[in-house]
Amino acid sequence: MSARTRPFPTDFLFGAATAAYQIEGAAHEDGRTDSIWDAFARVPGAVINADNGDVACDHYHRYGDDVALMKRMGLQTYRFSTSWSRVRPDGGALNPKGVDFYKRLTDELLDAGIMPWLTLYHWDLPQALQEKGGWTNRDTADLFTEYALDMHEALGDRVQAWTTLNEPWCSSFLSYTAGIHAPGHESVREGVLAAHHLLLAHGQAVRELRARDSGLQLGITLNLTVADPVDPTDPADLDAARRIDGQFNRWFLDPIFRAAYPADIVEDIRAVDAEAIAAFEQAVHPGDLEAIATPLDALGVNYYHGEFVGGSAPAVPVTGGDAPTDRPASSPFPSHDRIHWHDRGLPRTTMHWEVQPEGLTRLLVRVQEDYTGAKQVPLYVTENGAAYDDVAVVEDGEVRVHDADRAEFVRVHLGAILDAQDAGVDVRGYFYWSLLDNFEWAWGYEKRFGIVHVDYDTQQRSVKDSGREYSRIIAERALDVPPAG
Ligand code: GBH
Repeated sequence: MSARTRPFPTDFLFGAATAAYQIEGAAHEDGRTDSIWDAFARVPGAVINADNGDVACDHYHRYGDDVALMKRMGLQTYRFSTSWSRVRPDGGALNPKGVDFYKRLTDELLDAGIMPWLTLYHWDLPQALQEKGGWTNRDTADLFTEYALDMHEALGDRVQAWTTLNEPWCSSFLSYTAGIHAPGHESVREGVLAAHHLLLAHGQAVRELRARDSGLQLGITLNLTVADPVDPTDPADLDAARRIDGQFNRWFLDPIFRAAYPADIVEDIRAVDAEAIAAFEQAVHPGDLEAIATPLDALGVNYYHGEFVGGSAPAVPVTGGDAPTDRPASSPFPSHDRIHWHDRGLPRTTMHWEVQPEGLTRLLVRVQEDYTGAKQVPLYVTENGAAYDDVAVVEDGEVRVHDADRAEFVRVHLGAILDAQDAGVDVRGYFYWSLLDNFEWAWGYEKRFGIVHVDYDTQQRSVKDSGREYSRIIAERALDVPPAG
């Protein structure tokens, strides 16, 4: 009797994801200039252990080997980002050497039969533009559009899947309001302005790219979550969950799919910072929302964990979040009064994020029901992954990481995607975050998310057990169903 398996649809894409600043290194090579992350990493206390991306995984020099590794692992697609300050140093004129790196990388991928999935912005704004206000300055949106068109000019003949932004919530509220990410500002006003200009940049770029080339797959990737109230009958708990959903999810989904900002959240923020909302309302020009709502071909969903919140403080405070413990930071949520995180007893990763695969199913169902379904926009899970305390051991001369926890994390989230498909959701791919251990932003190299282990002294790559398990699933295009009982 053969074990039961759950197959994936034949066109379902399996991949892995990375981002430029987190893996490339070569920070000062071939004309690249500083991004806001190079500058932020020099601020004392901003990044744990004073780590930075100067070398990272040295992928800039090792991309050939890395692509060969992806091929051996059986990946069908690879999601990477391009570095704006490599391609247009200081945000200005094109740097042919910088562009050439991405040409070589995509050619290598195509030769290996791996579909390139290109993200134009994964948080690394040229520092020269930050000095002019960064994303709080409307001009940045226009410069982003120029950069997008440059990239299309260079790579439009070989890259079909284009993503404008990765997680604009992080590039706005985590960066300009919480101060946890570059540029490290703590202002509600800057957060709402940045979010609007990021969305505008996205919409303008999609519009212009579409006008140039109707054959592209254009999309955006959002970090989305499910916010569950501790007690669904308690109005204060429900209100906390509403505000988390509104600030993480609806603040971005509503303008993109409905050409409007969520009125309840606008009023919540006005109540805590009227000046910020006044500036925001002035920043939203006639026509902006129409641009932001330009139709898309794909929505990328990054899902890591759920949110379990209430209106009253838990007896034991829950640790977690994106801030390394030794640096005080503001809340990324402008309206955070009486939002408290509770613990529902789920297992947690070393980021202290709860492992809640069932939340991914509900999230995908909800996003399709409320947003993408009517427009027939397919979903892709463009990131999902976990940091664990890996132990590298040498066995028979080979470096091994027996990360059973991460392998299980991958299996249960792939299962959650199959559950969403069973519920009728059009979800067409999965990218594990991340291919490689890498520079985990404010956490430096302390947190490892890879299915491939990186030895930062030797730059040696070793596929972890989770990577082997993922390869096996990709080869079988199915999940084993655990025996009942
Ligand atoms: C991704 O973001 C990034 O795209 C990637 O670059 C990064 O390496 C990877 O995750 C791993 O961190 O404010 O306490 O509610 C993940 C972003 C993480 C955003 C958790 C929301 C909520 C923490 N998300 N976060 S809290």
